[in-house]
Amino acid sequence: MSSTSGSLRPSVLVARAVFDDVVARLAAHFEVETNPDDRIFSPAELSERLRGKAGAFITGSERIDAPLLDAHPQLRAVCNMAVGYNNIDVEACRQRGVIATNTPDVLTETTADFGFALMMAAARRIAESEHFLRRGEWTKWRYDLFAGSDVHGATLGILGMGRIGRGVAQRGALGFGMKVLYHNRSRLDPALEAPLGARWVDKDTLLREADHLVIVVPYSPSSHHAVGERELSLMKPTATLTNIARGGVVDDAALARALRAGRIAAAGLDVFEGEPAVHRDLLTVPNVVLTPHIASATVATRRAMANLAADNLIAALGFGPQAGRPPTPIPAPSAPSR
Ligand code: 8YV
Repeated sequence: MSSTSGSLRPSVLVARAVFDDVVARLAAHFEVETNPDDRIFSPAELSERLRGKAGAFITGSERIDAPLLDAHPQLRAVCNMAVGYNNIDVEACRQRGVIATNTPDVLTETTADFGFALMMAAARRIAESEHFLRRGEWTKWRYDLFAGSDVHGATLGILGMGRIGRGVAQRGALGFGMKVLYHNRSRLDPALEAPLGARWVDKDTLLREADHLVIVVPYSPSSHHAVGERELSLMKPTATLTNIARGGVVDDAALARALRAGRIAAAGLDVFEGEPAVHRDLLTVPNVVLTPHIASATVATRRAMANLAADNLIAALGFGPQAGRPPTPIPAPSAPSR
């Protein structure tokens, strides 16, 4: 489908491949240009594709910044199929009256499940031992074969206690009897802390005391390399680190060095600096589980995210039952996210 010049219906760009029925929902209101080959557009090509578009359905791979917005004064809405929105200059959108939306809530539990699974895989050395078995190296039982660290009863450290962080904490506290420590810009309401037995601590205390550190803090210039050489050096040599937030929050080169030197025990990573490229040292250290940014990837959740992004686009451009009131606009900068 491509835009029809002279049509009275607004035109929108769906920048990446997505469920056909979600595209069909958009096509009920708009002239829709899709990207059937699912290519990642260069900034120049994205700009070219946005020509004449009133709205865009985007993912984390499309960057929306001030020069792009200035080149497209007709653009009225950018709707991210992601809860994270570090790909969008939200302030530039606000200044130009462009509505920016994300997809919170619908992925919280799925992403928390995955974070917990990745943390358990790192702690119990699941990927590392599986590779060993597949290589045909399993010749005998040994008392210490892939002995890892316990998850139940251990101290869970959450960096970034938004919705997903709380979901991970809930799994740890209620399902595995873990002690929950967290660090966040601001302390949670005690009513949210109490059922989890969660305690706010400063970042260095979190790093020192966590047996399993799970990172769920949104990426921003202030969270760039929030965990680097110094922070890793504070962690226990038996600790694991799991990153389901964004690449760039962890210094991947420093992490690879720490893993190789045994300065921490293991890591689970779903996100990487410069992904889909992965730091070559991470590819060769054994004690890390690597997954290709799939924490929200269940069919049901990806469908929910796509439909919510479509609901946002339809409403933002003045159509549907919520015309003018997109369900999940990106919150003002001071509000908590994720
Ligand atoms: C998305 C994510 O799938 O929601 C997020 O912030 O990281 C993932 O769930 C990814 O960003 C693609 O848009």
